[in-house]
Amino acid sequence: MRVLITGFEPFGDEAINPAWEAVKRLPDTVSGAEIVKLLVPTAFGSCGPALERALELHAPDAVLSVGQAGGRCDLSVERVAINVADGRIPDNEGRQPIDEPIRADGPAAYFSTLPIKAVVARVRGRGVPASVSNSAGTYVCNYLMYLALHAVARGLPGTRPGTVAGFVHVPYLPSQAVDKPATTPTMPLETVVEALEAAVEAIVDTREDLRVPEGRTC
Ligand code: PCA
Repeated sequence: MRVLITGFEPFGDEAINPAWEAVKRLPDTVSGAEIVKLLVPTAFGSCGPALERALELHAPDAVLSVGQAGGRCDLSVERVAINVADGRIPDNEGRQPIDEPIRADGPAAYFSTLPIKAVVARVRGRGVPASVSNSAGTYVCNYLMYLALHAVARGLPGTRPGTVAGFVHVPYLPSQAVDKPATTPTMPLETVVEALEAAVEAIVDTREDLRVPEGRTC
């Protein structure tokens, strides 16, 4: 099995992105699966082509994309990507779409095809807080998750019907919080790495997702 793991470049006012910092520290093999790592630009225009090139080159069995979600306090396993781009800030190429569809001919949303509940359970089993998130936002992370699932749905080169894809958001690293309010949640880098490793294990080992409640009222 081959797993493509993507991590974003820093964006906004940040000098680092914990997603890429953690992805690049992952081992090259997890649970017997080969890990391929890809740094992705935080830009609406170029993240999709970067992903599609990697799909074609590596033909992975699973795609796990990772992004920073400043303000979140745990590993957020995204359930859904929606067909809208609405940038709070311009991306790294200066583009700031407002209420634009990602793909005009695409569905309103795609659900993650990763075993999201098994991932949450495995990460918690390592002593790291994790939860199912029902919104990946409307910025570049949601955009890339949507495009990965769209690529599989449309049978783009390097995909097959059984290719699974999804997204996890990670908190700020402690070093990113020194200039932020004292209540800003953070997670140490080695903990993020541990959580991602556990997530990959769950993706590799799980045939059928757990049927356990992870719903929310808000
Ligand atoms: N986080 C942003 C984009 C890149 C990243 O790491 C997001 O949540 O959309």
